[in-house]
Amino acid sequence: HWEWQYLDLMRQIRDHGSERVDRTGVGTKAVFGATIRCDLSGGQMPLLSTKRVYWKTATREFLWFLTGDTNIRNLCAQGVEIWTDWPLARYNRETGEALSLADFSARIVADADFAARWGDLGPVYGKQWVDWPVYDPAGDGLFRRRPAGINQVAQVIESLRHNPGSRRHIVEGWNVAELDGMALPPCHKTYQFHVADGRLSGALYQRSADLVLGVPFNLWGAALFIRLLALHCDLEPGELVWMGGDVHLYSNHADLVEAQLARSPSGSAHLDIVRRPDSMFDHQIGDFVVSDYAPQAHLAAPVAV
Ligand code: DHF
Ligand code: TMP
Repeated sequence: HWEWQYLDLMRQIRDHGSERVDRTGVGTKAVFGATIRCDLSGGQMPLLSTKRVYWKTATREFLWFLTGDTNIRNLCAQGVEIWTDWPLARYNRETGEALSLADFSARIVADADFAARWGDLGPVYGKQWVDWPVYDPAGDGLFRRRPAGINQVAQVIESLRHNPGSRRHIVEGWNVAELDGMALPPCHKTYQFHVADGRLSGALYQRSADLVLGVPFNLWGAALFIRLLALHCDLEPGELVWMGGDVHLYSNHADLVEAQLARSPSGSAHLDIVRRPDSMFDHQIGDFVVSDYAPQAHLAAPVAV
C-alpha cells in the first residue's frame, strides 16, 4: 500500500530527524530529501486512510489556484479556512486588535473592501500559475508590465497535447522577484509532467513539508493536477512522484504522530471526474466524486503560523 511510504517517513523523522528551530518558533524534527511514489492508474488517489483528509477542502483550494485568485475571500465564502490564519495574524499585528478567526473570516466574506485590504496573500500560487507577470522593455531604460501574464497551466496543456515527449512540461511557483510580497513563499513550488506509453505522470518538488498537515493536502493536489491534465489532454493517469526538501514534524504534533503510527492503511480511495468542461479552468467541486474512502478517525492538529 502506497501509504506505508508516508507512515515510514513519519516514523523515520520521529526516530532520526534532526531537531531544528524553525521560523514559527514551534520547533521541528526534520530530514532533508524524501520521496513518495503513488500509482494513479485505475483512478486510485493518494488520499490517506490512517486519518480523514478533507479532500473537498483540498480540491476547493486547487480550483481556487486555477482561477488565479490570491485573496482568501472565495475560500472563506466556501467555509475553507486553511489560509485564514496568515491574513488574520497580519491584521491583528497591524491593528493591535485580537479578532478571532471566525469573526475575521465572517468580515472577509461580508465586506469586499475589508477583504481587498486584508484578505490578499500576495502573488502566491494561483497568480504565478496562471498569470506570471512579464515585463517588456519600454525603450527608455524602463520596463512595462504586460496586461496579461503567462498562463503556465494553459501552456502545459498545449505542450502536452502537441509535444508530449517534451522534458519541459513545468509549472513553477518560485518567482524569485515576487517572493517578498507573498504571505508564504510557495512550498509546493515545482511541478513537472511526463508522458510515456500514453500515461501522464507528474512530479512535485516541495521545498518545505509539514508532514502532518500540509503533505496530505499536497499529495491530493498534485494527484488532482495530474488527473485534470490527463483528462484534458486525453492521456491516462500514470504515477505521482512526490519529493520533499525539508520534511518535518512539528513538536506540537507529537501525540498525533503516535496515534497515526499506531494505525495501518485500509482500503484505497478512487476519484471519478464526472464532468468534462471544455476548459480545465471551468471545473466545479461537484465534478469530483470520491469512492471507496472509509478513513480512520480525523486527527486534529494545530497549524504553526
Ligand atoms: N503552515 C504550516 N506550518 N503547515 C502547513 O501545512 C501549512 N499549510 C498551508 C499554509 N501554511 C502552512 C496551506 N495548506 C491545513 C491544511 C493545509 C493547509 C493549511 C492548513 C489544515 O489545518 N488542515 C487540517 C484542518 C483542515 C480543515 O479544517 O479544513 C487537517 O486536519 O487537515
Ligand atoms: P516555511 O515557509 O518557513 O518553510 O513554512 C511553511 C510551512 O508550511 C512549513 O511547515 C511547510 C508548510 N506547508 C506545507 O507543508 N504545505 C503547503 O502547501 C504549505 C502552503 C505550507
